Amino acid sequence: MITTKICEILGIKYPIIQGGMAYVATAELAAAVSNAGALGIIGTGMMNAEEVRKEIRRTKELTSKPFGVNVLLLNPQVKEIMEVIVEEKVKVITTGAGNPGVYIPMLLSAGVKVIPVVSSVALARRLQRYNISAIVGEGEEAGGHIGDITTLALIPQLVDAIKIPVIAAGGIADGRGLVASLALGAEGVQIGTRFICAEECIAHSNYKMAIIKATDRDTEVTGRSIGHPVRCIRNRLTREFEELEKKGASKEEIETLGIGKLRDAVLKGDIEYGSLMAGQSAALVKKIQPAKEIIEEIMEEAIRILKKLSSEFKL
Ligand code: TUI
Repeated sequence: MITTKICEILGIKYPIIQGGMAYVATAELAAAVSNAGALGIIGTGMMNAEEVRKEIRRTKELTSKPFGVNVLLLNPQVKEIMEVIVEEKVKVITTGAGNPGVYIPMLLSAGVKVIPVVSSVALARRLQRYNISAIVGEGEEAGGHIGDITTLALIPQLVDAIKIPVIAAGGIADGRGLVASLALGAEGVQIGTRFICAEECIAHSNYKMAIIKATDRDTEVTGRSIGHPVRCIRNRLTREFEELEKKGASKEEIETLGIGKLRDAVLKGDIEYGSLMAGQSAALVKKIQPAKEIIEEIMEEAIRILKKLSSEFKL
């Protein structure tokens, strides 16, 4: 059994948390992940506060295990969403694409655990001043909105810089990624892309198949020129982004191209012109499986590797 501080803090069996992916991580996925012994997370993306409340209530109907909510700090209703989270007595939140500092005191005093997702040591240091439970360090291998440091370099730097538990994210899809993360000093992993291919995930089957078909170099980062790097599977949309950026288009023009495209990919299955956010680990995802099978496979593989390593070397 691989039990870490994260398991104790969150009341979960396995040191795995699911990425809070907008449109993708609905009540169905979050509940399936939580029921399997990891931490399921609702991705609230651009939902309004009442939609968030509905999704939380739906999740409560599907699981009695702990689950979390991811808050996208780019959402104009962040404040109202935080209030709903307190009212609905959500146990834990993760945050993305910004600094959650101003909301932390109010969440902590209401008993909500806070786990910010960061892509740099500087922000982790700043957030450590609050009484947060852990931090997710997300490397640039991840899908969606990313930073610019690799997971392999970022995690040990975070572990050295802060005293609270670090959860590794970006490029992790199997037991090898979990063991590697533990070796880097992390107390657990956050996995996104592989869970898009969970049976319980509502993402369109075209999106799931695009991930399954992807090979090592099939994702691409667009939006670096406007300070909003986003990793997606390459298609007509990423090529159009690339052209706009090359010819020095304005920030507005580039941002406008992205509007509604994630929704088109996830819900309509538009793999040609939708935003197929996925990490570099897409190439490691081989099939659609129940969330429970994904989690158990990862844990079994991790234990096999740890046993093999400890028997192989004279230490
Ligand atoms: O949040 C994510 N990944 C996401 S959010 C998202 S929704 C979206 N994004 C763009 C277009 C349309 C929809 C898709 N993927 N990951 C967590 C994460 N947060 N990674 C990096 C960061 C981050 C980056 C900068 C956190 C803080 C930060 O700096 C904030 C500051 O003020 O210092």
